[in-house]
Amino acid sequence: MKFIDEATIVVQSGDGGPGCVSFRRERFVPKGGPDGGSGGKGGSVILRAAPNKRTLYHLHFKKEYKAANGVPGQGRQKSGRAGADLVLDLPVGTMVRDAETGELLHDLVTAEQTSVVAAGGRGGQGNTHFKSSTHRTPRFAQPGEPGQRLTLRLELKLIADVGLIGLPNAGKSTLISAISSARPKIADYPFTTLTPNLGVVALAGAEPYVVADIPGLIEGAHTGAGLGTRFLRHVERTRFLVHLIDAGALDAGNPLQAYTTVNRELAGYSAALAAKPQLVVLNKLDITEAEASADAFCRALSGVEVVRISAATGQGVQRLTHLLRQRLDLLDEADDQP
Ligand SMILES: Nc1nc2c(ncn2[C@@H]2O[C@H](COP(=O)(O)OP(=O)(O)OP(=O)(O)O)[C@@H](O)[C@H]2O)c(=O)[nH]1
Ligand SMILES: [Mg+2]
Repeated sequence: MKFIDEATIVVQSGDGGPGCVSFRRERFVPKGGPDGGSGGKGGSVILRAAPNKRTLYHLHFKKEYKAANGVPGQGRQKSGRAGADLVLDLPVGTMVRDAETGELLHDLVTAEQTSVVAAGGRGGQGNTHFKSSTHRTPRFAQPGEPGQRLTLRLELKLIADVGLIGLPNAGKSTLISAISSARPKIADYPFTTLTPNLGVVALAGAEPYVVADIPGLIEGAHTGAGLGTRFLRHVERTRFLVHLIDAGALDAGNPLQAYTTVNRELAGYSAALAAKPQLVVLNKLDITEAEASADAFCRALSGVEVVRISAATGQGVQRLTHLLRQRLDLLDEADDQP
């Protein structure tokens, strides 16, 4: 079971620019004094807890992050420009360790929190700085201070964005296997899944999100039947629920019964969870009878948005992953409104 998202990266802050050795040259001034400017400071590597990042996925494509060097000082007392900082966005909840010592360097716990993980080197002072009454022509300047290079081990405890709920055998584990690299056990008996599984759904050109597959709920779960509702706490902090229903199951109750049973158990567990937005997804549409039973379900619950898929054949699954991303984006936008 993988609840941790990990990445190892190398960060390097910029070197300070060297100070300059230079002397004033003007007509009629035979011995102009020193006028070498100082080098600019190197850029720092700054970590930022970005609320729109949910996983460390974006770091898997690039391993090295380097801030710019400071610009060398110049004659006529011109200081070099400072190197630009490099700001690296990480999800809230990322723990940052020194990969060599294991020491915890930063813990990004609140949104927008920033911390400097590698400070830029100081710029060297130009020779102007070293002039004194006894030393009028210093022919030296300070070199810039080198930047720091660090290997970081990043760890994020995944928090699911989307919770998968439903009766046992609805196909929750099959669905998470189809949309993420999670590989929970799948079998045609109830309570195959005994502990929650998290999967990261990676879409081309979009921010990945995390889905949680939890053990199935049955009638009486909130009073302890089956595995009870104790795993529901794993979906309490998700932003919405996918209510997965087996549209091919005619024996274990029709889809409508499944829908009401699960919702009743949710409400029995917590009002907050029952009020969480749900997307109803009818599964196993590859089974012959499923289409007709899905139609009946939609007639009975007109006004409820229903998505039809087959987790086994993949029919409608890609569309669902994009739909979930869109919903999360809408919720993000709603959060951003004052
Ligand atoms: N025909 C068909 N069978 C499916 C589909 N999705 C899942 N199944 C089958 O349904 C059975 C249950 O699937 P699981 O993914 O284990 O169901 P679950 O909801 O995780 O079940 P629990 O872990 O017991 O709560 C397995 O035999 C799957 O192969 C589908 O789209 N079509
Ligand atoms: Mg399962």
